[in-house]
Amino acid sequence: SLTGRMAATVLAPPGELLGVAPDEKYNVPAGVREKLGKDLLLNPKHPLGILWRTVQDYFAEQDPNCKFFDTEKPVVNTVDCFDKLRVPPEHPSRSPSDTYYVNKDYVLRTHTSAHQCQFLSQYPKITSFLCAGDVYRRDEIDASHYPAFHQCEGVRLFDAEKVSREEVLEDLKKTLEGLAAHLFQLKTGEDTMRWLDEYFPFTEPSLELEIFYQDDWMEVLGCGVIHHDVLRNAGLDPAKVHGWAFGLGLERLAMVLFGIPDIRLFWSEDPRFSEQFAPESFAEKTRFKPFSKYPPVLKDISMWIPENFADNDLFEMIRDEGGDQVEKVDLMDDFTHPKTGKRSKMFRVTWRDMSRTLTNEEVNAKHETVLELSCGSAVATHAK
Ligand code: FA5
Ligand code: MG
Repeated sequence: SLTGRMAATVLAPPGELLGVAPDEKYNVPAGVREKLGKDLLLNPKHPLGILWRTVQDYFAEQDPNCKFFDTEKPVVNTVDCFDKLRVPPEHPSRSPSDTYYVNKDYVLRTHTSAHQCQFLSQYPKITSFLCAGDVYRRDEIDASHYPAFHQCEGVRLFDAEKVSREEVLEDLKKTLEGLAAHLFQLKTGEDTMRWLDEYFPFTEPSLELEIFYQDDWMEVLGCGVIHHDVLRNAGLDPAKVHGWAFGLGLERLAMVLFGIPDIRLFWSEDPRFSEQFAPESFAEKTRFKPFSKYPPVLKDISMWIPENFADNDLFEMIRDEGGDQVEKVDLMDDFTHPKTGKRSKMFRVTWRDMSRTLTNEEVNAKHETVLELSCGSAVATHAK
């Protein structure tokens, strides 16, 4: 099958990953594995490090008891990442088509929520904390999605006898609106920021916040009032304490803050990127100056969809072959044959290098490899 073949060709031979031994469930491609340990958040000159510092300063000012964590390892067990958060065993977010597994019990954390119960039970006196780190997901490809990105988790607890759930929710919204105002001078009710209802198994009610950026609404965070079962899983008594939690995407906020147009830039080692930022960049309102734009090369892929095929399988194959030269993959056509029921899809891959013009010949070579890897189920067509 497409997936089986991929596993054989794309994946590096596994060695231990941060002390955890792989088994046959291992599905971390080399391109993702090499992101482990880059510690972008701990670099005070990197836009993500600058943003993380700024978020910490804001919370320290609001809440002197707030504790900060940013050195937890990204390999976590499925109990912390999913079970303690009420994510059911069959939930799609824990399937290997969405999540990187090291072995059947350990994953690359898919969100920083994996540390919620851990910190609450490890520090019984704690009332609020932020925890930031690198997280990993098999996901779609465009300017605001990347398989490795960074989240910041926030948790605050309240005395359940003194503060109602409604007041907890109000405090949550006020805190996050305050953060947005501090970072961007944005206010709700204007055309730049809006709240939407969401669902997470670990919060009730749940909300998400979107910011208008580059002509579109971009989701920047999810949040809500912590579910009773999650508090119990952390060793707390829901009759005595309750609280809120949020998880925000640091790249998305940094893109808005510094005017960074594409998520791939955060991993760039090109000095034309890194030398634009310094610890003072937040105070000085630094805006990213794009280096000259190089033209894209477009390639289309048409394929009959094999059984058990997930779009993410193809995306990862493309990302693995093309690395950061792949800017986006758009679904152009989705067709089901009326008689045979066979389904075909057409994807358009936009190739663009950040620092030079790609030639049609070099892109063709990579495109051919993707077509080969997909085991003959895909054929090239020409982008118009
Ligand atoms: C979560 O990950 C929840 N754990 C958030 C949460 C925490 C909810 C605590 C309630 C309580 P979600 O999957 O929506 O939610 O991701 C949160 C944010 O991460 C998104 O809003 C977005 O900003 C960012 N994000 C998600 N996927 C990607 C990606 N592939 N690339 C870059 N950023 C991403
Ligand atoms: Mg979301």
